[in-house]
Amino acid sequence: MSTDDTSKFNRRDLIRTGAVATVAGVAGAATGVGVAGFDTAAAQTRAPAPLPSAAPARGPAKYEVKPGELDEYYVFFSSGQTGEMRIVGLPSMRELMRVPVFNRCSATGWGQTNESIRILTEGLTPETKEFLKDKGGVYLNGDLHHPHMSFTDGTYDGRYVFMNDKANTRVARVRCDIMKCDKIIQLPNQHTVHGLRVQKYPRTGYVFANGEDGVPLPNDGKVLNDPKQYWSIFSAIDGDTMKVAWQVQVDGNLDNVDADYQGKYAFATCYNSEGGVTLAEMTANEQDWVVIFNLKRIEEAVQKGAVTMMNGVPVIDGRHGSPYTRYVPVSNSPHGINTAPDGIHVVANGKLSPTVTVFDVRLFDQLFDDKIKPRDVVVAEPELGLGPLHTAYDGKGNAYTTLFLDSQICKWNIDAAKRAFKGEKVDPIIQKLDVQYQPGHNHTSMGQTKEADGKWLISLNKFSKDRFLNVGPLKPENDQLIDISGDRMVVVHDGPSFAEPHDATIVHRSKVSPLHVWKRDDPFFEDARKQAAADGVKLELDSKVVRDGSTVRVYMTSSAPAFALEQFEVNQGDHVTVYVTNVDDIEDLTHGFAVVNYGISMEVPPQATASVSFTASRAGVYWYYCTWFCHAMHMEMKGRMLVHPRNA
Ligand code: K7E
Ligand code: CUA
Repeated sequence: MSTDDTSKFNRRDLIRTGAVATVAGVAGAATGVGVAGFDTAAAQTRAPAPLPSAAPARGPAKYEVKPGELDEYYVFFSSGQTGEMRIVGLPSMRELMRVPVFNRCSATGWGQTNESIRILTEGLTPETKEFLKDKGGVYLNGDLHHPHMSFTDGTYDGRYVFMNDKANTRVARVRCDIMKCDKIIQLPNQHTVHGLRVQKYPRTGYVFANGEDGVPLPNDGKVLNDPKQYWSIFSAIDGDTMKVAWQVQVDGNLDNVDADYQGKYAFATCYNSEGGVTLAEMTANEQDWVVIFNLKRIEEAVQKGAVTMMNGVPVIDGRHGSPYTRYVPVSNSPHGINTAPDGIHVVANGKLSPTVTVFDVRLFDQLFDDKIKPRDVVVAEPELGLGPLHTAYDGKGNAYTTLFLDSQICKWNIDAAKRAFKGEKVDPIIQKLDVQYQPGHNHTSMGQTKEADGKWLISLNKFSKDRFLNVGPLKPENDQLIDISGDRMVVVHDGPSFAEPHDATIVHRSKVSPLHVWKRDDPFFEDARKQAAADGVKLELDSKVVRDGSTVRVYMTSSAPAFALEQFEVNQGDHVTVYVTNVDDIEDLTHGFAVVNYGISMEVPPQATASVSFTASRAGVYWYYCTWFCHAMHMEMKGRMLVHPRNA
């Protein structure tokens, strides 16, 4: 693949795209503001185009979010190898928040506070706990690809966002009331989680997690270089309890996954049906497959105990010939798989094949009853272009597929593709739009729900090359906002982002209502509450030092611009835990707590308690200070930790 092919697409082409769109009904030039948002001069030289009467009048103000105005959508962004989840506003594409999940965070203390360490460690497998013992107890990296919100009845319900860690085989959950991660589990028996999606109906329910790489079962070193004994595992996690409900052993590997709108099936792409361990082996066959999981049959088998228990999890044999799965052949190395909002169609994206394969989920019952053959569930297979990776939908019967190699989004019509598949002379392709450059995922507003609204598309491009000021050899990615509300797609915004958005979920703001300040009884700091109660301390009232041998617990409240304790004393070698409770209840009045030269820093938002434990191994005077600029006297919001030397 050559990425150089696309470098000929420059800003000029974007302007031309804009001009075409103007003719198609976008009144970009009429207001004197470029369609692309930053080409005002170019737009001004263009004569205002008359609006075709059939087209609705739409202008750039639609995507411009003025100062003080709020966005219409939340976008929950993956951050790839950064390991955090990001929240972006759409259509402004402003980054609103970073939510640490699998990473360490200097600002919030994620990975350092007791509250976050509990979440980062409690769900690890016993082997990993052992492995991390002399490494600080927590993984420092993660590779977060797929953030997906929980559903109720086919649409987002604002409870949770679930996400995977490809690097360390974990699944995490972010609570949408506080926008903090509250659970992380590591999947036993499985090696990596790549694809992750959730059950759409009747609710989530299951979180489906694809084990991409095959390994021996168990992976204890007894089998090594014998790939015939490597297996991939498909996991269903209970999203409420964050426990693995069951796993399925499959043939081949598992890449991406999605679920139906009926609550009956999940399905995953496999690009390595060969079971190969080298590039040549993995791409050897002309065809790979999509594997379909029959949820009801699997649940019945688990109930009956027709399973093998492995590391505390029921594992079902779903290899060829089992009643639990069906394998549908598709062209070599499919990647993304996406269910359409019509609740009927599912598109598997070809990657190495220029085609996408369309399934009709209504035929899956017959397939599992062996009344039809696997390929009979295929109702269309349009050829779209080079490198189809992922498909999004507008809820009006159209699909938008990223073409990685062609650096394009292909808009096509599902019904036309079905008619063409039956032999009718009809071209399903409506438009191909250049994007800059090499798109992976793309996403439409509410497009992964039955409430797809067909307004916006974002293209998460893997290369930005010349689109931004040069920042050195490591470049940002480029997230492009595309208006799809008219007949033609129009790029309206370029947004750089740090490594590496794979996936995103666009949720209308009416679905989400986060708290403004914490609730004092939040389970997030339940451990602190329990310890305080045992010490006879009221977290929001008392500030004092409790000593228990060489274990010291320091309780203090914070209220702008002061910590309730201006100093506290400990002995060198003491095991110290500091609990800070922010008693301010004013929106956005966050404090922080850092101890100089002790490598300690954490956020303490309004009404929250945060705690950190450390050994006071250095004697002397150590100032602690508030890290969040909270008040005119923020600089004075500080105190001293006096550490008595051991032999004094
Ligand atoms: Cu296509 Cu990890 Cu969803 Cu990247 S995956 S692009
Ligand atoms: Cu509290 Cu700055």
